[in-house]
Amino acid sequence: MENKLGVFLVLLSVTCFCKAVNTCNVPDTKKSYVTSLAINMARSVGPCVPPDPSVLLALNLGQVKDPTAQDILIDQLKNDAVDRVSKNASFTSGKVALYVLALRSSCVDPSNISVQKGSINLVQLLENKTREELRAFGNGSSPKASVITTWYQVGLDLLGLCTMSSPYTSTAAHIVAKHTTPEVCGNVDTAAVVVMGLVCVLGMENVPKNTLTEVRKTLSGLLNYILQNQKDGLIGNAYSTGLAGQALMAAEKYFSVNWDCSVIIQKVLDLIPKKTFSLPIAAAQVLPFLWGTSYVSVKCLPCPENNAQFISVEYTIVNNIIGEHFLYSTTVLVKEGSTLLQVMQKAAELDPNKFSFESQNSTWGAYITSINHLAGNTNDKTYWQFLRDSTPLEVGVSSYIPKKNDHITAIFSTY
Ligand code: B12
Repeated sequence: MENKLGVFLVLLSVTCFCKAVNTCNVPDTKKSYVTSLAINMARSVGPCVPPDPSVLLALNLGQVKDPTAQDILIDQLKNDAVDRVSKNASFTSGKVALYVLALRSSCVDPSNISVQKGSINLVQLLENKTREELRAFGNGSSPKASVITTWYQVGLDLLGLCTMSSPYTSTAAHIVAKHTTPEVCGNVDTAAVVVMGLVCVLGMENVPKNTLTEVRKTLSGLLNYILQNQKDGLIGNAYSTGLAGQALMAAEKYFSVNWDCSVIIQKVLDLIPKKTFSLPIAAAQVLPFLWGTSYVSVKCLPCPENNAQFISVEYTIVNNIIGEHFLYSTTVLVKEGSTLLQVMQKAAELDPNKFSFESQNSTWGAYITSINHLAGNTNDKTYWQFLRDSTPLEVGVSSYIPKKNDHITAIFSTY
């Protein structure tokens, strides 16, 4: 679209979508404004305060770390998500998407949320909820506005799916790109969130060509709309400017966007001492922009393998029944969340002469047929029994997840 503002959008060739593009920065003299905004936001976190995923997201994207606040939020979000699902309480698609983004930004796998009360797969939940949101658009049928919550939430859904590389992303992106005009978005905040979802899709592999074409076309229109809403150093109003700035920064990796970022940063900085962003949610939406990043970057946040906690498990095998009796013990280190089967594999790897074993797959998982070349036998009614301390396990070795310092014994037994 040729327009009066001289907005010039050109698709740039991009090899790495995570690489930041140099835009503008907060001047050194004003960096303390941003830091104090972040510190105040983090202070809003507490064990008795309902958790806000946007706050965790901002803390993880930013340069101000608050490990205590981050840990509290992770714990609260995980418990709250499991609670909402188990109690069938309200959990809109956009909210699920924000939980997914926030937990992923903390390197917590949203597809495997496990707390004492239960476990859930938030990515699958997001896929289902987004399908439900977009159901009316399925077979080329005409959209019914009342079916979706808001396009803002659908934008978050797309961003969440794309961040987790969900296989449903391309389909969702195609529908979103086809239907989100600036008029449909209706405000800068919504256009900005949809832009971030679509920009994320441009960085994905295996997106069909026709979807990418549609995505680029829609992005062009939405970016122009956002740029046209610049006034007095803001984009939309004070509360949409952070999201709009994030969206433009993210889009700059693919498009040449003609905007004066430093004027906008300056205006936002001027508003900080006026307490414009004193609500944690307002700070959380504007901070990533001030830090020169966006929600699209969550996908690129590194989660080093060695971040995973290792636990030690003691594993003993005993035969006091047949042939040469034996008792061997070993202690192995495995990643937290590993199954007992993985503990046994590790033990066998380290000392194959003693801890080798064989198993058969069954509908209940792996059934251990022999350990240290000693096999259970139906005629003798012998089998390998598994105990934690002296208590028999209630599940098989491929289901049991040992805890830190567990002592597991496999004892050759009769039944
Ligand atoms: C969609 C939306 C709405 C929809 C919500 C409908 C719906 N069923 O979802 C409607 C049009 C009803 C709405 C109304 C208002 N909104 Co509104 N809204 C948004 C928007 C674009 C997205 C919110 C969202 O979906 N978040 C994602 C979901 C997953 O998170 P959520 O926590 O569940 O979101 C809920 C709340 O945000 C709530 N909500 C929406 N707006 C507001 C405003 C206030 C003051 C409160 C307390 C709650 C609230 O509705 C959401 C859905 O349940 C935001 C933009 C933004 N930057 O956040 C503005 C935004 C939050 N709204 C804003 C405002 C000002 C209002 C109104 C006060 C406008 C008015 N003059 O009447 C009214 C609320 C009046 C009231 N009854 O109390 C401002 C808040 C600024 C501020 N500092 O307080 C924002 C930031 C827009 C902006 N850039 O100015 N809004």
